[in-house]
Amino acid sequence: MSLITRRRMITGGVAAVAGVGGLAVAARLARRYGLVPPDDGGIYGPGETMNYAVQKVLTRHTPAREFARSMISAEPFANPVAPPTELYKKLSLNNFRDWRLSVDGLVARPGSFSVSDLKSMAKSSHITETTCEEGWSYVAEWIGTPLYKVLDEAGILPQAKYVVYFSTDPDWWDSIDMSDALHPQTLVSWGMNDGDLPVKFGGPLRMRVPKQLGYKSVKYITHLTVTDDLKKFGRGLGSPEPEFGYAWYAGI
Ligand SMILES: Nc1nc2c(c(=O)[nH]1)N[C@H]1C(S)=C(S)[C@@H](COP(=O)(O)O)O[C@H]1N2
Ligand SMILES: [Mo]
Repeated sequence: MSLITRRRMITGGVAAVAGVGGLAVAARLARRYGLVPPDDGGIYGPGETMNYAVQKVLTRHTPAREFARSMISAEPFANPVAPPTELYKKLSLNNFRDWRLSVDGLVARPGSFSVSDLKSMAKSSHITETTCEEGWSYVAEWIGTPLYKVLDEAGILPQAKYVVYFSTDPDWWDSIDMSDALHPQTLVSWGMNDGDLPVKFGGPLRMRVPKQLGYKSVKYITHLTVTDDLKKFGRGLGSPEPEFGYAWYAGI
């Protein structure tokens, strides 16, 4: 679907949700059904709230498009990343043996997983497209442990609303709501195209969120926290991206 048609559809959807009462009614409905992005009344404004709510109503249970193996890009483009931090260098010794993904926050059993723990826990894969907001994209097979399995292991508490994830690079962290966190295609990824996940694509562990733009798929993740409030993190916007004018919810 082209961007324009998609936008038209979203606007149409907003009108349908809003009905004669306009945006205020739609905003009330969105709030009642938990379809509000964090900070809906603040800088994101009603446009972003409606985009989020309508996309969630229409696509919450749908998968990201999957491709045939023959469509895998011969030369996937890796976005340049910042030079590895000291922490990354330390954790990369001995083939990432000491790399851990810790899980805490609103969970019954906080803990941490090594890359091999994750590999032995569960394996899932999909051939999907990674799309950068700057305009390029590529298709690859992503292999990993579904995030919902990791969350199951930790036991998410009923108040949980978001999962926030952090990497070895303090500038790169992000968050998703529980419907994306529990979505079967959302992976803690450790493999790509039948091999280990290359460093430039985020190895050894990368969050892979195929239902949103590339920037939500943070490379080099080391820590997840489950929360009911994004205001506690960074500048309170759920991600550094909104500070640069990008949406917190980047559904595609
Ligand atoms: N740690 C980290 N994660 C990151 C980035 C980064 O620079 N550092 N770039 C993001 C952006 S903007 C995009 S579009 C995708 C690019 O993924 P690719 O390198 O697999 O193409 O990774 C995202 N994850
Ligand atoms: Mo990007």
